[in-house]
Amino acid sequence: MHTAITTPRGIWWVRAHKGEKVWVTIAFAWCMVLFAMMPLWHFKGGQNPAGVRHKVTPAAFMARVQEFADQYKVGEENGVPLVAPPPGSDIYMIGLQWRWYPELRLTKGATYTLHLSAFDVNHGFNLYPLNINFMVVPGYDYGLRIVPNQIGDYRVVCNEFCGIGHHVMLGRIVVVDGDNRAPPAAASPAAAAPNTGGAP
Ligand SMILES: [Cu+2]
Repeated sequence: MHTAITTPRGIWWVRAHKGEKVWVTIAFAWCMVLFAMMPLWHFKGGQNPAGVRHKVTPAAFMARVQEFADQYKVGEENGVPLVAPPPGSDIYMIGLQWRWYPELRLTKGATYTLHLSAFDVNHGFNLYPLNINFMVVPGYDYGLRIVPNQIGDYRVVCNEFCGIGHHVMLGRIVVVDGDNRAPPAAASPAAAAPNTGGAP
């Protein structure tokens, strides 16, 4: 019969086989490598945001965003200002439940410092359809050096679940060639002409 105090029958006291020792040693050595990589990645890994980071209260950041939006506003869409900041400047966008604010119109090839933050909860900045991602956390101002290199009309999607309105949280960044403060060119007559191509 087996109890906890009598020695079970078996060969568990036999010394480990050489192969087992080798594998345990390899596994232990690999654990040590991964353990060392954790702090190394923290300091050297490419996942750390480039550019400046500093703490800011959400209210102070929001005030700065509003000041920026008022200063360079060139239009408005559904109550959200469209802002065209000068090339080389510091530009701002904040994620809040549930919108990205404000909309930006930038010049292709110009350098900007894009300050991103969140007002209430974590949000995920995702530039669609380019798939550029950056998580924004309330209380931190991330100044990202950016150079828009393709013209286009992009959407900013939130890819961090942030509540009941998460799926409608959309922003907009437009990249134009040349002066971003100039009004968008009117559609050319050719483009505006009705399609007479003979389609049924
Ligand atoms: Cu969200």
